[in-house]
Amino acid sequence: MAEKNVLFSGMQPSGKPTLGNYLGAFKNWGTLQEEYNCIYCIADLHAITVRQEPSMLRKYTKELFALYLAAGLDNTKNIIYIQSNVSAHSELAWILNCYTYMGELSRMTQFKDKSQKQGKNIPTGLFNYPVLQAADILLYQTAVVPVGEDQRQHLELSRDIAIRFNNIYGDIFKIPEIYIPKAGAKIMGLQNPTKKMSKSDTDNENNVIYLLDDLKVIANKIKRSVTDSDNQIIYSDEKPGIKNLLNIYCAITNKEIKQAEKDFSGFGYGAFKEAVAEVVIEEIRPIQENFKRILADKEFIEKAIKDGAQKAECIANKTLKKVKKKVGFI
Ligand code: ATP
Ligand code: LTN
Repeated sequence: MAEKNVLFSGMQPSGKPTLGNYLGAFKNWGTLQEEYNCIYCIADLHAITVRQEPSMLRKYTKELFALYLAAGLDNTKNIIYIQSNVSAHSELAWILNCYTYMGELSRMTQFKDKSQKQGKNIPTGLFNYPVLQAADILLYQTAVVPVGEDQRQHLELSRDIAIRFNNIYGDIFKIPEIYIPKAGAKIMGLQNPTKKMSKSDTDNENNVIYLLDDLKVIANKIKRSVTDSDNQIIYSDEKPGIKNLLNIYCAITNKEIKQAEKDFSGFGYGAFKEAVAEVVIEEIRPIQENFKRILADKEFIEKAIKDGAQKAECIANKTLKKVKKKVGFI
């Protein structure tokens, strides 16, 4: 039987995971796990590019591990691991830094956004962040990387770095393809639907649906979400609040937007919001139940973390060894 291609993706344990993370990222990872050899990383090295409280970082890392499993990712068929457990990431990131240009990194919109929030002292890690991401992907000879729309630019840079390296040293890295879901690729804030819903945005709790929020709180946040006043359920850039709720609804139900518009024609916003809340809650309820059960089993989690790291290391070290040889290290 032909060896399956590798799918790789990751998420930072930089806060409480959101509905945006789920719909833009790991909901889709689960649907692809039969087709690919999947490797899912918890990107804690990425998370420290902005200051983290150590005890919270540990908590979020463990919780994200449990949440991946709770959302249906299978660590017996695939690899789930914590990035800092595999030192090859840091080593390859350094090497790739030497093949990446300041100009390229300066153009990254995530860097521009995040550095603005840092005041005068911007950590260089924030600038180099996409190089570490390229290392993550390239270490595993990845064929496809499913991510939300906000990561497109980083993925394009990963491809450019890989092509540049291969042009100098031969076929070392597989060139990864980007996979962005049709629905759910960019879930916006509920209070500010012109800005992406983000787990590190802690200014206004009502703006963000956290996957581990109490289900009643989720219903209330959706009820109170900002919309316009013309009471028509139409998918339009002029109606960012309604557009966002339709995106959420369709990403969960797999319905086409056109169909949802038809189904809700004649509904008022109140009834529409209730329908959205209902599908969100029914999607999240089983994940929360699984999450509680998995997190309570400390021994299981600890063993799963160790196993994941061992399996990931074994693959990553093979690529790293080739790279070191090619660049001339003894
Ligand atoms: P941070 O706020 O710390 O930057 P984040 O919430 O943006 O975190 P990441 O850990 O950077 O999340 O991203 C994990 C995955 O979730 C990525 O694939 C990213 O594209 C996706 N993602 C994040 N936010 C959204 C969103 N609002 N809509 C769709 N996908 C998203
Ligand atoms: N930067 C990503 C998280 C991430 C990632 C990766 C995604 C780190 N390494 C490798 C895909 C592939 C983000 O979503 N902010």
